[in-house]
Amino acid sequence: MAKKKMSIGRRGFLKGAAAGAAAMVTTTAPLVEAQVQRAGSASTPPDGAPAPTPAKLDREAGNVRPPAAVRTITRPGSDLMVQAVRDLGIEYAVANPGSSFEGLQESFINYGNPPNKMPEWITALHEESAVTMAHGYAKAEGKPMLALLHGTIGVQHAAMSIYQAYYDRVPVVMIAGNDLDFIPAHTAHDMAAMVRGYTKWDAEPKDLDGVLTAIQRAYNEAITPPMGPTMVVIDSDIQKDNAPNAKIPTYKAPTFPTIDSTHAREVAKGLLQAQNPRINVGRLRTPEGVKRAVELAELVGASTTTAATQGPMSFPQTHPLCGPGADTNYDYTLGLETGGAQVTIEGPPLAKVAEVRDKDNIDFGGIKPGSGGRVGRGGRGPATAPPLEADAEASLPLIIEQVKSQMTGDQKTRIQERSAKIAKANYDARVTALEQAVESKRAGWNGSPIATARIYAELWPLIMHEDWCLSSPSNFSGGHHAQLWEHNKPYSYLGGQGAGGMGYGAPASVGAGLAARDRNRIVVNVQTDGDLNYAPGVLWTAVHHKLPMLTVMHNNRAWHQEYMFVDYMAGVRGRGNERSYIGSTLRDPFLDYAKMAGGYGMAAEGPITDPAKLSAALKRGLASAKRGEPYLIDVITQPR
Ligand SMILES: Cc1ncc(C[n+]2csc(CCOP(=O)(O)OP(=O)(O)O)c2C)c(N)n1
Repeated sequence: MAKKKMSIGRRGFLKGAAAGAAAMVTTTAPLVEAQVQRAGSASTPPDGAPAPTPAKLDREAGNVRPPAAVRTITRPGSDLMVQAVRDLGIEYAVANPGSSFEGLQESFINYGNPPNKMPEWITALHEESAVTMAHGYAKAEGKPMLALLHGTIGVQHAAMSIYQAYYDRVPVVMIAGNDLDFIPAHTAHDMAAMVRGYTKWDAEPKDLDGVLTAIQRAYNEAITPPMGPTMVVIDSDIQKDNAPNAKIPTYKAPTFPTIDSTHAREVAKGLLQAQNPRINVGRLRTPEGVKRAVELAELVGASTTTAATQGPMSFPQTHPLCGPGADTNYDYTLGLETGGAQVTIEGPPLAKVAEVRDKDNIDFGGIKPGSGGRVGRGGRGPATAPPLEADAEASLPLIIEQVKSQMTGDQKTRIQERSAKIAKANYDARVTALEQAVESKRAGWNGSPIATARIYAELWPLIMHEDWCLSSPSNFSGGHHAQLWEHNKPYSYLGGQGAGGMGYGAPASVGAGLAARDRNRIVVNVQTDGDLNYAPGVLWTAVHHKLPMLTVMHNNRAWHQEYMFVDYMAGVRGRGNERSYIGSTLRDPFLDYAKMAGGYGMAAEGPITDPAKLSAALKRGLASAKRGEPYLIDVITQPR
C-alpha cells in the first residue's frame, strides 16, 4: 500500500524530524543538525523521513513550549522511577495520558526487560475512573496500584475518587506530573494542595534522589493504617533529565502498629479461659489478615462474625465457626477492626494522619476532629472498652503465638468439643436462613420489569464453582447476594463506594478485573444505570485490556435513590407525585446500554424485559467474560 503523505505545518515537521533524528544519531550533534536542516527544506516529509509524532502535532496546535534542545538521553530519570515502582511489586500503572508525565509514560512502556510488564500500562479515559480503578483493584488484592495524573486539571478530575479512596481507607499511590515549561494552566506551585485535605501523604521532591525516596515512602504511607491515597508530584524535567549518578535507595518495608506483648498475653488468656469466646471480624487489611483471623478462631474454637457480605477482607462466610454458634451468651469477645467487643483491636483513626504529613487539614469531609474517627462509620456498635489502637492484622501473630504457648491439654480438648458444637449450630442456622431467603426472594419472580433478586438468584448456580468477585456495590440492587451467595474469599464482595460517590461501580469493577485477569478469576458487576453514566469510557478500558468482567445492568431507568427522595418530599408537602420523575429518571429517550457498550467495543445484548430470557443471557455473558471478552447485559429491572 502506498504511503499516504501528510500535510503538516513547517514547525511541526521540523520538530518531528528532529526527534526522529535524535533517536537515530547517538553521538554527534552536528549530524542531528544536518538532518534537521535537510528535513526542514521541504514542507512535507520526504519518503523515508520520520513522520512527526502525534504528540508533536498536538503541541503544534496549542501553546507550544520552547523548542527543546536536541540531545541524547541515555539514562532518563524516569527509567529509575519506573524501576523503583517495579521493585515495589506494583502490577499496574493507570492513566489518562498527559504531557506532564510523558517522560514517565515513555519509560513505563519502553524501559525494562520485558518492557510494559510489572507494571503494565493501563489506559483510562478519565482521571476519576483511573483512581477508582486503583481503588477497586486495592480492595480486591489488598495492595495498591499506581495512578498517574496530568498536572492541575487531571488532579482535579480525579478529586472525587481520591476523596472516596481516602474515606474508604484504601491504598492508592498516585503520581502527578508538573511541567513548568508547558501550559501554565497545567502547572502549580503546590500541586497536591488541591487534594491534600483527603490525601494521606504527599511530596513534591526537588531532585531525582528525592523522587525515588518519595515513591517508596508514598507506597509505605499508603499501606500502613490508616491506609489511604498518597501522591508524589514529579517535575517533568526530573523525569526527562539524564540521571547518571542516581541510585534507587534500599527499600525498607514499613512497620505496622501492633498491640504490645502484655496485651497479647491478656487477649490470649481471655480467649482460652472463656467457655464461649467470640471473635468479631471487620475489614482487615490484606488476604494475609484473613488467614490469620481464621487461624486464631480455629485455635481457640471461637464462633465468629464476618463482614464479608458487606465488604472485602473479612472472615469466610461459610467457615464452620462463622455464625452465632451454639450459645449466644458469649463470655469473652474480641473485635478485630470492629466494635462492640470486650477487647477491640482497631487501626489508628484517620485523624492520626496529622502525624505523617507536613500540612495538616484533618477535619475534611466527615471527620470529626478529636473524635478519633469518622462520623457515622456504618455498622459499628460502641465498644465496651476503649479500643487498643493497633493494626489487628499485624497484631494477630502475637496473639496466636501467645495462645499456642499458653494452651493446656484440657483446654485443647474443650476447644475441639466446642468447635464441633459451633459448627453444627452454624450449619443449621445457615440452612434455615437460606430457606427463608429463598422463600422471600420468590416475590415477583416472573414479573417484568425483572426482579433484582432474580438476577442474583440466577447468577449463583452459574458462578458457584468459579473463582468469582462481586465488584459492584449491591445496596441499590437489593444486596441479595448476601443471603444467596457464599462469600469465602477475601475479595468475594468489594462493598460500597466508600463515600457514597456515584461513578464508582463501573471503574471499581475494571480495577477488580485487572486483579482478576491473570488469576483465573471472573468479576461480576451488577451495574446501576446512573452510576455508569458518569464515565462509561471504562467499558473501553475493560475491552482493551481483555478483562474477565460480566456487567449486568440493573437498569431501572432512573437515579432511583434520588427519585425516592423527591417523591417523598412531594408527599410530605401534599403536592402529589405526578411530576416526581422530573430530574431523577432516565427516560425520553431511554438509554440503550447494549449500543453504548457496542460503541466501546464490548460484546453486549439487551434490553431484556422477559425474565425467562435472563438465565441464558447470563450464561452467554459469563462464557464471554471467561474468555477475556467483557460482556454487558442490559436488564430492565424493578427500581430496587
Ligand atoms: C457523585 C455523586 N453525585 C450525586 C450523588 C447523589 N446520588 C445518590 S444516589 C444517586 C442515584 C444513583 O442512581 P443509580 O446509580 O442509577 O442507582 P439507583 O438509585 O437508580 O438504583 C445519586 C445521583 C452521589 N451519591 N454521588
